Amino acid sequence: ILGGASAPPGSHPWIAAIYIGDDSFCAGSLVASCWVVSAAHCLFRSPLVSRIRVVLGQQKFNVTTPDTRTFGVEKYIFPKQFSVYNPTLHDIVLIKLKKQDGRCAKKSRVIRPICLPDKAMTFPDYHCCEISGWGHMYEKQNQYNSLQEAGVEIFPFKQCTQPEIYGNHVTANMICAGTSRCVDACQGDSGGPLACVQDDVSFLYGVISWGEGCGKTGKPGVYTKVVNYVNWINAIMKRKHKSK
Ligand code: 4AZ
Repeated sequence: ILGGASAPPGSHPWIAAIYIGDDSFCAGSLVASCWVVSAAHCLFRSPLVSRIRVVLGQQKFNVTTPDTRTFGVEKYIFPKQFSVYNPTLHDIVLIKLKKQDGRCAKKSRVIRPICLPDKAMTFPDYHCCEISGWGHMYEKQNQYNSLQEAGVEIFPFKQCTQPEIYGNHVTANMICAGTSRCVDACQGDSGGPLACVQDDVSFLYGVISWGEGCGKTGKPGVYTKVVNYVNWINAIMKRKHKSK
């Protein structure tokens, strides 16, 4: 996260740190006790589930404490439209955590799921939402950080689809946010939440997905539009519950 501030412990209790193999990392959002939403491009090389670790309640990158909980992964599921040939097109993945003693995440001071939006939920242009993550704090940084948070404004979709911004790469399944104020997501923040608040409740409105560089003027961050996938997410989560 560029231009953010250190997140107080427990201020983003749904954020998940996802360690993939020896040197790949993404963030995610806990949406139910056993389910984390992240970006599909994080897993598009189809890593073995045994190589993935999901850590909840984490503050500093790669540091576990008595507050953190580490989970293995049972499976991960891409939307049917997802293609490895174009991994940012439907850039969302559902990760099912492995149960430990019959359960997954237990709520605590620093662990709690974020609400999924209703299919019809929208936030207006320039509405201020929040991003968080352990990613780079400037473009050329070569390490990850303690958890950062920042506010970004929803960028008008009509403007974001102008060819001079990202050609024709921004689709109706994406949201743009953040503009020229040096506040943005960056490498290592992928998969993490764009959280928007309505009536004092935080909703997972976007998934950190892509953008040209970080914090560049005229190059907003691009996020997966979660409302377009909530039916799919809810269907998968129900299906899995039934088969247990
Ligand atoms: C990345 O590489 C990345 N500025 C994520 C978000 C953005 C750029 C890069 C948006 O994970």
